[in-house]
Parts: sequence; structure tokens; C-alpha cells
Amino acid sequence: MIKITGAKVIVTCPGRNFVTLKIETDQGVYGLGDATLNGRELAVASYLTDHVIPCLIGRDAHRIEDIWQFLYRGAYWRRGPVTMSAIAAVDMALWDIKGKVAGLPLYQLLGGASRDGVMVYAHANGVSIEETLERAEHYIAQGYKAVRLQSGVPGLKSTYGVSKDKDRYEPADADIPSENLWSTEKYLRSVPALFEAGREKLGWDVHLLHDIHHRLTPIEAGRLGKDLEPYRPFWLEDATPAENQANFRLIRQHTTSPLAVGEVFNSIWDCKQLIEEQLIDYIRATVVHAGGITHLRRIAGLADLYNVRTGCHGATDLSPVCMGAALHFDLSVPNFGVQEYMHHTEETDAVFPHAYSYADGMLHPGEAPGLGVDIDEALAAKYPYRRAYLPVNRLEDGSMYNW
Ligand code: EZ4
Ligand code: CO
Repeated sequence: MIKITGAKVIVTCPGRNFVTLKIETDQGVYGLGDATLNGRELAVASYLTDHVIPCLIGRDAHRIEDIWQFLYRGAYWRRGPVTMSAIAAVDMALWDIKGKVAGLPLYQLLGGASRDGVMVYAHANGVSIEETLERAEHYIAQGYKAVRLQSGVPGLKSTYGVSKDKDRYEPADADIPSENLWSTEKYLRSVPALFEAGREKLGWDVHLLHDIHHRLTPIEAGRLGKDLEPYRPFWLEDATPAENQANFRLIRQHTTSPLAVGEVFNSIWDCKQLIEEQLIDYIRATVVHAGGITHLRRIAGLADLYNVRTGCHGATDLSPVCMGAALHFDLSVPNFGVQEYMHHTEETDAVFPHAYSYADGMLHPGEAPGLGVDIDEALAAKYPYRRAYLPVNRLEDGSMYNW
């Protein structure tokens, strides 16, 4: 038995907000978990501080599954991003503790490495196609084997994934949500040209990805998938919102372009029909937003039965603690596909020293015991929380739309 003696939530903003749970034990070993929910950070912080931490004190930190079930079944109110991010933070911290006690990196406790490294994809963004492809070449020169292409849409002032800062894209940019404009017609005309130019300039030895960010109806997504087939995209991400999982049947009927979805999912129930009917090829659920290592392994197990591979979300709002956890998961799980990787700012890396490292298109979680990610609390305290929202979208006639 290793007794939980204390736990606290650390909120810090080294360039963007992060919520981190730290669990302490009677043996001096502590564990960390990411609890960041972009634009809704303090809701998870309160859920943990006011409702979860009081129930953790005195429990055996080794009983990861039992504590997971206690927080899920025992809450009566199940699922949802706030609840599942809070449970995820506890789960990550407990796996971190178990790894440290064992003296082993987490991936060893998950069955060991199934591969040498974790293939990651970078974001190439630009206002024009030329700019996007220049960024893609920059990443390919650094060894990246997979690149996501996003480009400005002619006639629209702003586009998802594209910013003025070529190196970074941080969508949670305002203390009251900014309003963007969207036109499906303009967008649908622009993407095939991007991919045609992409294959011409970048060749065929690199995986090319694209994020639709929930902007299309199923039949529109079917048409875009068909238009992109000649350029063999690695995947089309979040083609349509997935509250209605059956929507993906219609897309599937019309295209063989591989489909990825799930960065906003928080439980296996969000994926069940998509996976069982083989309506997708990659599941993007994450350690932080889908209930931790314990629950994400269950999702991956279900996915493996149906030839669905993992493709964890890895934007900058997933903290280095989550990235560490994701890499141990990715390295060990048999049906790994790809991992998204947007590098954090130097300030963020300094607050969260970590053992994971990049080489030749791959990340590796490193050999430090547990997650291999720490937090410098004194430094974290120098960056107080700043309210920051994701944008909202309107159509050109003023109607609210999906961002
Ligand atoms: O909009 O992480 O694939 N990446 C994405 C991200 C998400 C943000 C939301 O918190 O879609 O840019
Ligand atoms: Co996305």
C-alpha cells in the first residue's frame, strides 16, 4: 500500500493555460496528471479540488483501476469532458506514481515497446498554398514523415489552422471569443488545389494529412474525400461533427480517403458505433480528454478488433504531461497509427521539464521512471491564469456555425 496523503491543482499560463494535478504519497513519491480543457480550464480545476481530491486522501495509490471505477461509476453523473478530464488527471498521476515506485518508464508497465519510436506529424500552415508548402518542406527537412497541410481560403479573412505566426498556431486567443467567418463553398474549392500542389512539390514519400475541423455535412465530406483520393491523403480529420455517429456511414459510402475523428470525444461510448461499423480508420481520443491511460487503452482495444488505429490529438493545449503519457501509450499499443505533435513554447518546456525527445520524424518517451515529465512549481507560479477562449464561427449570413 502506498497511501495518498495530499493532492493539489496547479494552474499556470506559460504562453497558454495548463491545469496540472499533483498527487502526493506517504512514501515521498508524487505523480502528475494533465487536466487542461481548453477554454474551460477552471471548471476542471474546481471539479478536482472541490469534488475529487477530498475522496482521494487515504486511498492506496496502487489501486488505479478501482479509483478509476470509483470516480466514474461512483459519481452517478457519468462522462462529459469536465468529468473525464478530471478522472484522466488522477489516472495519469497514479500511473506516474506506479512507474516511479517500480523504477520503470510507464511504457514498460503497459507491456513494453511495440515499436522503436512514435511517428509524429507536424503542422504546415500558410496564408497561401506556397507558404504552406514551404513550411511543409521545412519539416520534411527536419525528418518528419508526416505533415498536416492547412492553408488560407481565398475570400475568407481567417481560416482554422492558419495564423500570422508561421511557427505557432494558438487558437485560444481572446478573453471573449473572437468571431470568424466560414464559407463551405469557398473552402471546398480550395483544398484539392492545396493537395495537388502538395504532391507536385513534396512528392509521394511523405504522409499528407488535413483537418476539416467539423465544418462539413456528411455529403460534402464525401465529395471532398473523393476529390482528394488521387493525392492519397493519410487521413481527413473531423470531417463532420460526430455526436451522430451514423453520419459517417454517408461519408464512407462515397470515398476511400481514410477518416480520423475523436479529439473532442471523452468516452468509449462516443466511439462505439464508429469503430464497430468500421466507419473510421483512426481514433483521435486522447489521454487527457478520454479518461486517462486506463480508459484510452480500453478504446484502443476495441479499435484493434476493427482495424482502427490510434491517432492521438496533440495540439499545444495538451500539456507536456499529457504528451508524455500519450507517448508511453503510443509506444506500447499494438494498433498505433500516428501522433500529432505541435511543439510547445520554450516557457512551457521550462515549466514542464521532460524526458521525451524528437529524432528523425519520431518521438520517444525516454527512460525516466513513470511519465518522465515534471513541473517546476516556482516557475509555474510566475505565470498566472489568463482567461482565453477558442473562437466561434459564423456563416456569411450571420448564422452561428461549428468552429
Ligand atoms: O482546435 O486543440 O487537430 N488539432 C486541432 C486543434 C484544436 C484545439 C482545441 O483545443 O483541431 O487545433
Ligand atoms: Co483537429
